[in-house]
Amino acid sequence: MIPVITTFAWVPPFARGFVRDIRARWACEEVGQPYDIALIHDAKTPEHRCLQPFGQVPTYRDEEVEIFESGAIVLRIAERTGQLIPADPAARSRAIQWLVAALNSVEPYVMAIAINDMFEADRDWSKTRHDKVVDDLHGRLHDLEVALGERQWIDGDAFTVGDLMLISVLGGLRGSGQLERFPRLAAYVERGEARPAHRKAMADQLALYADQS
Ligand SMILES: N[C@@H](CCC(=O)N[C@@H](CS)C(=O)NCC(=O)O)C(=O)O
Repeated sequence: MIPVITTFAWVPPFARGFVRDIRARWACEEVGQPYDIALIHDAKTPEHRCLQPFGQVPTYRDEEVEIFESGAIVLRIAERTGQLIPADPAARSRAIQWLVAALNSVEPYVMAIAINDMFEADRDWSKTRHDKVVDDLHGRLHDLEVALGERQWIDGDAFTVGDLMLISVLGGLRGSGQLERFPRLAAYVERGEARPAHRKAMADQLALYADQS
């Protein structure tokens, strides 16, 4: 069957291009896997919570599995097709390690600045907390930039699920001005987002919301 990815039927303008179904779309485009999109109007319904207990998107279904969490979904797409994930066991583990690091060791810092400066900007602690949140983010980005070194992709010459997830997470800083301080990381994100599969996935997500206010 053609896999089905769920995403929101509508999101506010600031969220367009950032909804995490982009990760599943991008992985599908990379491996040449056609997919369908199922639109969710309300993710907090009991029906949707059966698929995603936290009432979020994306979810993913194919002939064998029905799962949530963008990391698990990208991994499933890679493993189902044998692409984006090396066959060599050690390289495979390293690719998974970077996918998990993106979600567990980098994304919290990216989200912290979005929460502080955008979602919770009207709280009285937001302004005083800003510098600390930015310092923490910079520390993490510095370490990641050192780990990337001069390599094209995070583990060498092959683009893997680890790169897809790191670049997608770092893409969350788009428009914040934070990534520009880390030129090798910024170039890494630019390289990843220039891939035809990413361009297609992003264009398709943006097209979904193009006619909406
Ligand atoms: N860890 C989850 C996070 C999913 C997530 O935060 N989804 C957002 C859209 S990008 C969402 O559904 N937000 C609505 C909400 O949390 O109520 C994943 O990576 O799939």
